[in-house]
Amino acid sequence: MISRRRFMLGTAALAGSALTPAAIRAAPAAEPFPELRAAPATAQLLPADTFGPTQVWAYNGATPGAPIRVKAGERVRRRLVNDLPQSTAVHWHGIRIDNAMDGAAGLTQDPVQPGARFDYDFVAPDAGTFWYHSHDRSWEQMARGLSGPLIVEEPEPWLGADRELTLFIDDWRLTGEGMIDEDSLGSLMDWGHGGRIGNVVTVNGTVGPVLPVRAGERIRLRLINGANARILGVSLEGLGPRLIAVDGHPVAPRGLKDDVVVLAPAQRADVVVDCQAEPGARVPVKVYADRSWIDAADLVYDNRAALPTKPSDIKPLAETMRHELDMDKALDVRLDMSGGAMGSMERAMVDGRERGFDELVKLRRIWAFNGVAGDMDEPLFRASVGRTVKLTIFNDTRWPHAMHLHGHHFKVLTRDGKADPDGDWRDTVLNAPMETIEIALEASNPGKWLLHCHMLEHQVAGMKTWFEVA
Ligand SMILES: [Cu+2]
Repeated sequence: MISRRRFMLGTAALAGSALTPAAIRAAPAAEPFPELRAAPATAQLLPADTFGPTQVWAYNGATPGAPIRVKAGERVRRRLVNDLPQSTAVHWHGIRIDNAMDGAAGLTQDPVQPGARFDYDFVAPDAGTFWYHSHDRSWEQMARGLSGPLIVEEPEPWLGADRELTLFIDDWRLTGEGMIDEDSLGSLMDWGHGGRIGNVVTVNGTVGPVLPVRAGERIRLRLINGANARILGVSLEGLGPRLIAVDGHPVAPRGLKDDVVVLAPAQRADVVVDCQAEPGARVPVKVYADRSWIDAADLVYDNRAALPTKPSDIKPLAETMRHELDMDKALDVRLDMSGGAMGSMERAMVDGRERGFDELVKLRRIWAFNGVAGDMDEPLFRASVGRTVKLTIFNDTRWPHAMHLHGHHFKVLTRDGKADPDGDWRDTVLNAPMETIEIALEASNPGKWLLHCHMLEHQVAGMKTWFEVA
């Protein structure tokens, strides 16, 4: 493996920074909920000895936003205040949430206009690693920094590690001046290919952070891929990683091929690692980016004597979400993906009318589900509460896609006709080019729910539909 520290993966043209300050509003009366203010801010993403702070959009001045922590079954209350120059909304990704609080602007709520506010108030029923992020123009707002961790703790503390550490991994496309590359926001080239891939990778909002550890420590890492479109490989070589949860959902502890966690955009993994180096050591955590491994963070061992060696077995997390799948009575739903660069899509429906490819390009709708490019008039399916739904998804494109269902978790049944060896429950799944996957869910949560690609440029360009549970 090549180990090299670099933070600029490429250079880009200088773009002017055109962040208009948001409207200043009169002070509100009572503030019943803690505020979550979305607003322009600055963040020292890059090493301070190279560039000054980057102008970003942030929650309460921070990107990623401060971790929100509750215990399973507790309520999350936040007053979103929009001090951005455009509308916004917050999605609480992976939470089996009350539909009205899901934050899917245009489907479950009206977008929150500049200067306006919205009170989010919901129960987080299941322990796990989740996150929150913008769900209005998310391809732009998340590229500018609007996301953060949402950690739901087990009701009874899990004692399988000495401590835990969240690594929120994101990528950014910055100019040669260290600013957000605004000129390429909305690039149709990105939309039709692999999405907006950044040239800088940050961990917890900074390039190459130092993470102090003690020799012998066992740590529960909560890994979150907050990138717009980048599929992350995270190498935990030398740390004996064992996977214990996927998308917040506990799994029987297991090792990882080549000690690498692969995370599609929006995915999370909880991994137990053992800090096995000597006091004083410095060990990189590497991320695979642009065909090479880069040092994304450094574990720096302090000089304290090593803690005693831990037992090799890992205590599993307690089961959280319960699901009943009745495959005999499952509703069969098929979803065929098409479009994108080098694809075979020749026409698709937009606004109830069939359009040829040239027109689709003009409309910036260049991906489709079942021949429909992002129209939201009709749901993909309707199901009653308790019904099992089997979704067969065929990726008839040249690009991988990260399918995400709102409000529900699902089980991966098969990939290209073969039983998925892990059969994990999850809320986001990576679907390889030309691959067919079968997933199953229990339609358990009433409401209208989005189903979309979490490569945000694909989502806006047509890879979006919804389903209704009644
Ligand atoms: Cu996609």
